[in-house]
Amino acid sequence: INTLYVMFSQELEKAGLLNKTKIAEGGRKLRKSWSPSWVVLVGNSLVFFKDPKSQTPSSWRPGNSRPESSVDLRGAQLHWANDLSSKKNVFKLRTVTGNEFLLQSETDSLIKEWYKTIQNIIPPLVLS
Ligand code: I3S
Repeated sequence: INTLYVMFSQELEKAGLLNKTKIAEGGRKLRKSWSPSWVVLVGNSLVFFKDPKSQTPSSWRPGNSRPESSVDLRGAQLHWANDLSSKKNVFKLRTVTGNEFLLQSETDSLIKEWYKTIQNIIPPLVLS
């Protein structure tokens, strides 16, 4: 419900196919498992969808599929991380809760665009 609310109420900034693996959960290291994922940047969140075959950019609509997971970008850190993989064009996203993701694309221009867009959108963490 939160995710759907976010998707209907916030502006869609960017969407596309990237390779993704989660490498840490709450600061605890996880075993890498790369898979293609539709990544949607909307409001303060990065939302991941499975099954790229049924998720082409033109058919993607907020209501017609369930997100696999989503990441709250508030206070998140973004770094190029080519040292963490043998793949090229890899960056690491770390959330304030200690979840870490690697995102990758074979296309240089595409990954640079994603990096720039996420970097510019990460809102400062406001402690209440
Ligand atoms: O950092 P690692 O451990 O070398 O990452 C590789 C492994 O996770 C490997 O899986 P298995 O060890 O479970 O077979 C993946 O298939 C590789 O893709 C990982 O390395 P890259 O360099 O692709 O991130």
